[in-house]
Amino acid sequence: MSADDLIRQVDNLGRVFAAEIEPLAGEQEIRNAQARYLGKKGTVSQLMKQMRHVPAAQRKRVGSVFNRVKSSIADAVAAKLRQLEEVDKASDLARTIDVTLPGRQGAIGRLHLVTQVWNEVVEIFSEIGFEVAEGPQIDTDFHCFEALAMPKGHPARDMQDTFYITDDVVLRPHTSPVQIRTMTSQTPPVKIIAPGVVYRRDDDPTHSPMFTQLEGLLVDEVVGLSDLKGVFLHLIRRFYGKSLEVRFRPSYFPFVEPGVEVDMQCAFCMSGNPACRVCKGTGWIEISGAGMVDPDVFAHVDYDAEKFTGFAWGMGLERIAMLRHNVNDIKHLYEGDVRFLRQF
Ligand code: FA5
Repeated sequence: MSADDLIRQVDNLGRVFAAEIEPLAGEQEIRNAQARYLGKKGTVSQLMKQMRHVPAAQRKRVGSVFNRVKSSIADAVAAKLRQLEEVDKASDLARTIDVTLPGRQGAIGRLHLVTQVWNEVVEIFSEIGFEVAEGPQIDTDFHCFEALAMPKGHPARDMQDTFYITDDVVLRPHTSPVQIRTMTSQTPPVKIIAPGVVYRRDDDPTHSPMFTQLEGLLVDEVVGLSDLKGVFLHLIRRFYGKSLEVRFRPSYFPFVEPGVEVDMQCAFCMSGNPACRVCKGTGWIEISGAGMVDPDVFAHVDYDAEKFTGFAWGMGLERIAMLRHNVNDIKHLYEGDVRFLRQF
């Protein structure tokens, strides 16, 4: 092939390329076209192989035409891409944005039902002067049992199926050890609540291996069960939004004497309707264990039982949450299913 033929062909390639990219409207298509011409196996490179047939004296002239055509292709690509960019920018500017449209809502978490109830109940008791006390979830046998009038081997220890870590260290099975920790660190009067997580070997629709209790303790010079009743009437009126009756049933806990179970009037049927699934027709629902602090407990914490009396109670927070929100299985509270949890 003569030098002039080659120059004609290369020039022609430049024109064909210009016509080819003219209608293209996508960056990728333009870059593909560029590669078809200027790539290693592209049309221009193929044509360059013909240079070896061109007489040496002519090569410089032909080479400069190749260079001109190559840079004209590169320039055409750059110009075309700039043009696309301008079109994009113009269409962005032309787009009208309704700035009054509401923004996209991100998913917002919320407090777990038990935490909500915990906070609410703490607030309700603080309205009548109770302060929050705390104790460790891993506690000693002394605080959980011994000082609560349950020496080693006492049959009442079976009332709570306890997880033992060693012979003297347990996962606390109730919040009552906080009574002992409070009384050993402060003198009367004492007026505390102790909400906290506790553990037992329990597992059924109303019992969970990990659950929360709220302990209460009031010690002063003249304290009686009637004061305890007033405290529960306040709690129930505020928590359930209704003035419901409270009654005490005799019961046994080694660290109180007398010991009682606190029942509240059924908030669902109010009257003991035989068809009521919540109170099973009795008209009453058990919400807490309670009683007057046993002098034996006072002896362990060096309180003068002649001078001071006190009452204590311990209630399950899941239980009162389940009663208020009609939840029939405690597992719903701990399975972490957001379809259930987001209802509260
Ligand atoms: C006690 O734990 C006593 N410490 C309460 C007490 C304190 C009595 C102070 C007197 C003076 P009891 O084992 O009954 O008592 O538990 C109290 C409440 O915890 C129960 O009424 C129940 O609502 C809740 N509860 C007990 N076991 C579980 C469990 N496994 N899952 C969920 N809630 C439970």
